[in-house]
Amino acid sequence: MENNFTFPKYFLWGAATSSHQVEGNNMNNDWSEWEQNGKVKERSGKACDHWNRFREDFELAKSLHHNAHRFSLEWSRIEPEEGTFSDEALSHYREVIQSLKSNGLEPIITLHHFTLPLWLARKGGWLNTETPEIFARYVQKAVETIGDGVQYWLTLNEPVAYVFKSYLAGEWPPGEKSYEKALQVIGHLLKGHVLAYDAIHEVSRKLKRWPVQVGVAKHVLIFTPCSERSWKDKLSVWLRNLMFNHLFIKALIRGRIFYPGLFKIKLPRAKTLDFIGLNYYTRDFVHNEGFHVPAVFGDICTLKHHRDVGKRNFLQWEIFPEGLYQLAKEFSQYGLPLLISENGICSDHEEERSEFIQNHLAQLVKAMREGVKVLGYLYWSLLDNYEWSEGFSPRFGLIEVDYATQTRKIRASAQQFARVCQTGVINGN
Ligand code: IFM
Repeated sequence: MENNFTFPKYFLWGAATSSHQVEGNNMNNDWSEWEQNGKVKERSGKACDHWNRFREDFELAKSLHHNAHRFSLEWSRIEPEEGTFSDEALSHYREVIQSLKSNGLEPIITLHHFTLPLWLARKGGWLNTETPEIFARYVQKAVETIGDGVQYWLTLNEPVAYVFKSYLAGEWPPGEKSYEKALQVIGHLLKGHVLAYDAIHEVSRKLKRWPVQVGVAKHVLIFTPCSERSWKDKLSVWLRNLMFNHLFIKALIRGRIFYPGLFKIKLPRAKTLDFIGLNYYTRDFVHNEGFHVPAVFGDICTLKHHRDVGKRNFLQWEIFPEGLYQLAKEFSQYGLPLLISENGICSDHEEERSEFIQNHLAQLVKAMREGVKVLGYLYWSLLDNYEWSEGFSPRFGLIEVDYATQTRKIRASAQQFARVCQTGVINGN
C-alpha cells in the first residue's frame, strides 16, 4: 500500500524491564528497605521471579519477533558490599546476556534504574560527592566482566524523574523534599554519567571489543499551557520543558549548565552521549503559579476540564500519541540518533493497548519520514511488573503475569505488535 512505511533493517524492536520491578527477592537495596518500612502499599516480594525465569521470558519475546531487549543490572546484587563484587551475580547476568543472544535479542543494558545498594544509600546515595566515582567503578567492573558483545548501554534511567520523586516529592527513597539537595543530586548524576561513559568506552577500547554506544534513558513529557491565551502559562511551559526535558541532555552535550535556580554545574567533559533514549508516556497541563522558584515552572493542572481531556490509562495519565512525534522532532536538534527506550500503557483492556502501540508507532513514523533518525522502539514492558509506589495493579505488560502462580500469558496486543516486529512494516499515514 502506498502509505506503508518500512522501518530500516537495523531497527531494534522489543520491550524493556528493570531489575527491581521483575527479578524478585531484591533485599539489599534502598527500595526494599523503603518497602519494609511501610512507605508503599505493596512490597515487590517475588515480583515476576524473572531472576529464575528469564530464559522462559526471553523465549516468549523471541516468539513475539522481538530482536532486542532492554533490562537493568541490579547494582546491589553485583556489589553487595562496598568494593566487593559478587561472582555469582555477575555470572548470572552473563547467562542472561547469553540467553538473549541465543534468542536473537540484542541486549540493551541499563546500569542504574532507580535502586541503590543499601551500603551506598546509607552513605548518602547520590548526595555523597564520592558517588559518581563509586558508580563508575561498578560500571567498569560490570562492563569488563559481562559486557563482551554488548553494544548498547544506558547509564541512567530517567535521572530527572528520579530526582523529582526522591528529592523533591519525597515519594521514593530517600524521601527528601529539598530543592537544594535535588540540585546537588542532579550534578552528581551528570558527573556519574560522564565517568561511566568514559569507563565503558575505555573498557571496550582496552579489550579491543566492538565499538559501544552509550546513552541515557530520559523521561520526557509533553507540557501544554492550561490557557493558550495566558503568556504566563506559556512561560511556565517553556521553563518546564527546558528543566524537565532538555537541560540534562544539554548539559551532557555542552559539558556545563546553569540549572534554573542559578546552580552552576561543570562536568569533567562534554559530548558524552552517543544516542538519546526517550521514555515517553503522557502530557501534563501546566499553569503559572507566580514568579518565585519553583512556582515559575508552573503547576500541573488538576482541574476537571483538563483531567478529563483525552483517553486515560489505568493510572489516569492522558494518552497523547502526537507527543511522541513532537518530542522526537525536538530531540533531533541534538544531532544524535534516538532510541524510544520506553513507551507503554497500563490498562486492563487489550484494545486500548493495541491502539496505543499502533498510534504511537504512527507518530514515530511521521517523525522518521521527516528525517529523524530512530534506532528502535522498546515497549514498556515485556511483563506486568512492580510499578514502584503503585504496586502490582497497573498492568503494563505485553505478557500477563499471574503473580500467584507465576504463569505467563501472551496478550492480544503483543500478537499485534509482533506482526509489526516481524514485518517491519506499518501503515503510517
Ligand atoms: O515502571 C516505570 C519505569 O520504571 C520507568 N519508566 C516509567 C515506567 C512506568 O511508570
